[in-house]
Amino acid sequence: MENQGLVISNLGKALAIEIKNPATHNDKIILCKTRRKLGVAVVGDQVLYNPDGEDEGVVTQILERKNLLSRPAKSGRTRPVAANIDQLAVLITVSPSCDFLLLDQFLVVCENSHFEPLLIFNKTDLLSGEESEQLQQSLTPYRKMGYQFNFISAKTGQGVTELNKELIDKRSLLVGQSGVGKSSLTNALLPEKELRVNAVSASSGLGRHTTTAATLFHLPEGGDLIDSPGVNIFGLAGIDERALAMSFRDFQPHLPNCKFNDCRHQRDKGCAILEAVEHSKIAPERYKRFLKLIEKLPR
Ligand SMILES: Nc1nc2c(ncn2[C@@H]2O[C@H](COP(=O)(O)OP(=O)(O)OP(=O)(O)O)[C@@H](O)[C@H]2O)c(=O)[nH]1
Ligand SMILES: [Mg+2]
Ligand SMILES: [Zn+2]
Repeated sequence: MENQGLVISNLGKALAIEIKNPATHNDKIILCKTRRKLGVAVVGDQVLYNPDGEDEGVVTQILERKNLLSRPAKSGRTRPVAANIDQLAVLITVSPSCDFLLLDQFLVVCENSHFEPLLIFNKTDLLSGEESEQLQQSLTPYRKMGYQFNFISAKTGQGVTELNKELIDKRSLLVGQSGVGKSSLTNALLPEKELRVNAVSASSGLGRHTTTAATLFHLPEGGDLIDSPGVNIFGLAGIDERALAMSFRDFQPHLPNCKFNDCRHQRDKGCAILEAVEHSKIAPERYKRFLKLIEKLPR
């Protein structure tokens, strides 16, 4: 007998899979083993499994994915992170201070895989007047590119209701540096989160401090939220130099004007990007980070 379920967490040794009971409309979480030859199943995957007793099973197939987000891993390989995502929700804040190189990586991934980025600035309660001003300045280039920021405080709840609207009926992956407040925001949006975390860790027998893996939660008003562990490098798997340049929104209008088709936008003659940087049409920091990201590209 084969059944279908949704992977809500990959716990390493096993997958936590949510299954629906059509009779009771109750969801149930079971633990499934998987086979190496199937490839790695990730949070957001739909899988088929063979039940083994009440609360366990064996995955037999990973169903076709709409998309798959991967991140660089050791020795030039990539590691899948999440599947079937609609939106990347990127958190930044003042403390820890914003890693703009990481932010740019997230934006590149969004642009390249046609995700909407939902940019969230958390911990507004920590902002002093002076910091606020500095911050607005550092965000200006992004605003000019058409990116908007949602200002919230997961602690005080400021802006959380408005943000909630952007999450309804979509599957969002929460990403950002460690400590920006991804789990705090998840908690703020999901009053029943604790229950679920406990359900997963209880069924895995791993105790309750082990949620180092990305975990999917259903939002009360529809849609899913995936809380993921903090990262300092992301995406760029499957992106080459050309795709990188095309994924910089501020580069896009200038790219067709480079003299040579294979322009690398570095020391090339007739490069429209270099010219735009010179004339402050592209922020110099963005251009510097473009060069840094070229170095990070997997080869
Ligand atoms: N002042 C303030 N502190 C916050 C806010 N949101 C989160 N924090 C604090 O920031 C710290 C980190 O929050 P987490 O939610 O654990 O951060 P995270 O992004 O999940 O971190 P990782 O799981 O390590 O990736 C905690 O001490 C939170 O209490 C906020 O809006 N204001
Ligand atoms: Mg967390
Ligand atoms: Zn160029």
